[in-house]
Amino acid sequence: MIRLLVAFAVVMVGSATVFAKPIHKQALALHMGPYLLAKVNDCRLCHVPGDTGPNDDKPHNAFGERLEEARKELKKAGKPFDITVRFEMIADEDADGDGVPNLLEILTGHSPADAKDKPNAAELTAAAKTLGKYRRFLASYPWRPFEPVKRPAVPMASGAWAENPIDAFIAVGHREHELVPRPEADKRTLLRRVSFDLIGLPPTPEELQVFLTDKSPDAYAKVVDRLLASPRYGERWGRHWMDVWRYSDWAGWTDGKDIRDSQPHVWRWRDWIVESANADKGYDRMAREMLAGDEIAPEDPKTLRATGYLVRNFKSSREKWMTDVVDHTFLAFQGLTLGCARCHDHLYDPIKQTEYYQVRAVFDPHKVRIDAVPGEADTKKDGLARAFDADPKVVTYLYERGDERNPDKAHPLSAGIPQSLGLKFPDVKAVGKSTGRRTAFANWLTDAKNPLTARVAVNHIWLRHFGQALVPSVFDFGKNGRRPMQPDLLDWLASEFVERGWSMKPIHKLIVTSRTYRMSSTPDARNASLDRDNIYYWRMPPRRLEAETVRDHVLYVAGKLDVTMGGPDIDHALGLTVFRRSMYFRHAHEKQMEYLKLFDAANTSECYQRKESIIPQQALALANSELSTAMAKLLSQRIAKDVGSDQPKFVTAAFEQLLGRPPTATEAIECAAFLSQPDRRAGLILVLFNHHEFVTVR
Ligand SMILES: [Ca+2]
Repeated sequence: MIRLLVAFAVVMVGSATVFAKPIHKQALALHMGPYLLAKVNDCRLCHVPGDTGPNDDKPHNAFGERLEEARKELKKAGKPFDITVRFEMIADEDADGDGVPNLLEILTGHSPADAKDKPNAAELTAAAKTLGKYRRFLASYPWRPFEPVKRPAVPMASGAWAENPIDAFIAVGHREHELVPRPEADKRTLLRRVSFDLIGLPPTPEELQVFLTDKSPDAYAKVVDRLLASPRYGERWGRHWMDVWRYSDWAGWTDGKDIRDSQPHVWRWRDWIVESANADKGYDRMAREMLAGDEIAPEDPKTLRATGYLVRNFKSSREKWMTDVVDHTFLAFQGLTLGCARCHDHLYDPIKQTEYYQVRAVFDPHKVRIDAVPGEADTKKDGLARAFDADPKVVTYLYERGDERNPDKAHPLSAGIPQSLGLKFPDVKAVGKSTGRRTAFANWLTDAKNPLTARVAVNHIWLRHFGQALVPSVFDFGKNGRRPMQPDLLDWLASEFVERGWSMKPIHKLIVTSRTYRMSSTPDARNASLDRDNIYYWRMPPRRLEAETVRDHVLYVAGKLDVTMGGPDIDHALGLTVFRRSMYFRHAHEKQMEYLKLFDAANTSECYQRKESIIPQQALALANSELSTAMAKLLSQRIAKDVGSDQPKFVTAAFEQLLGRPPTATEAIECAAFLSQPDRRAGLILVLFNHHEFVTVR
């Protein structure tokens, strides 16, 4: 929905005053990257308000007219005449005759078509430096997401900062933008960060002591290995992938509202995700099993669980169901808004409407059903929700303007994929009663030469380690998305991922052991003045814990988290009294634990990236909920076992447990005063639950 709104907003802003071809506006924005300032990234850069001219274009201003002339000149000379070529061709000209070249006007945020609007002397001085950076930006590693990944060379490291290839790529940005990377985080902060990151839980005080006293050079690497080997890892990262793959439990029937996403017993797919992550099954294998597990291993119930990915999209409306399967498969695995091509050829990316329906033909034959499981004949009570090809003879037609009432019956379509992605659709071979189309599609998707699959996957992994992605538009790697500022790093990671057999654990290890990851998150005014948004990673961005992690954290510190794994979804109304990990509770539209919703739990319809809101109800949940009160009491009793009646020791232990650090001198004094009243220990714990550091990873 947000995606659609953004697309509409682009058009609406344009049409209210001036209209430029969106494709040109987007191409220019991609070409110039951060050097196209927001105030000139506007249709008015090239157009004036007025009646629509030929090609639905509004009339051009002086700069736009020169761009048009350049088109004719280049065309006549038989040369390429893309908007970016024309733009660079007239960069040093002065369209409005105010004495400042076009490019310098644009780089300083002024109009190249308005002589009354030009940079002052100070701006021009600064622009000389910007111009150099812009030229180097244009000459740097290109972002070509539709071409196969070519492994970029790791930059030569200068200085001792870079320790692994990730750092070498990041160090280039530091040098170019004169940023000084923050020093390494202290051991406490680092251990807390990496524990939450890899297993979704903080270190225990014992684990902290072991790490603080381990002076061996591989102390940190040992911690990383321990965390990656923990079964909690599969739950933590499984939950991340459940966001991307839109996990939803069966919500049942809501009277009259027709809530039919998913199917009963789909939790077996959730368990398959967790097990696969823990076993470090290749991402390619995971994708193939989710899309075509019933064709790859028709007799293996363990593999059939994976097709819960398809089951999840089930809706009573066949049209909506098929649309969701096609659109979200491309958003999740290819970072492409293929859905735009349902009604017409894609506006921005090279995808034809016919190709959209060829992808649909891959999925048209399938339906979902529930198989009986051993020991339970009644599939209402238990069963295996799975996909299968029910109708191998189904014929797929293009719908005129996306309207299912107008199928183009003259042209039946075979299964296929967008040609612009450069690979052939593999031969389709039937498997038993199944068409084999989904297997062919999955093989295409996970071909090492598929330009997008590995790039999109490592971008999702990076996002969850750093809280910001390399390609900020995680579901749109196309022309309407936003380009990465480290395309070489992204490509190197994608190539490394495939070379390591699509295995995720080595990529996690590479990332979390990098110096980039180990940096402190502390602010720095000078760096911030040069790179306010930390685009070039001069520090680790601090982050709020995700919803599940907040709740798990509260239970864990009180010693009450029940780490039983898997099984049927637990009633979401029991979240405050059943102490299993949060990911095992019912998660469906209209059936989500309130506590988790408050902390921005995944939207079941679409959640390629979580949002981070701050609302007063979060504080109330942490301070007043039944869960917090009960856990505060338990934790206070737990600490008392170790420290007896010693109040300063109690305060220190509480801080260590909840915030991962001892209290400051001021905090110690304030807490001592607070505890001078009787029976306030649990109250102090509650206060610390509410401390912003309790829900923050630094
Ligand atoms: Ca001007």
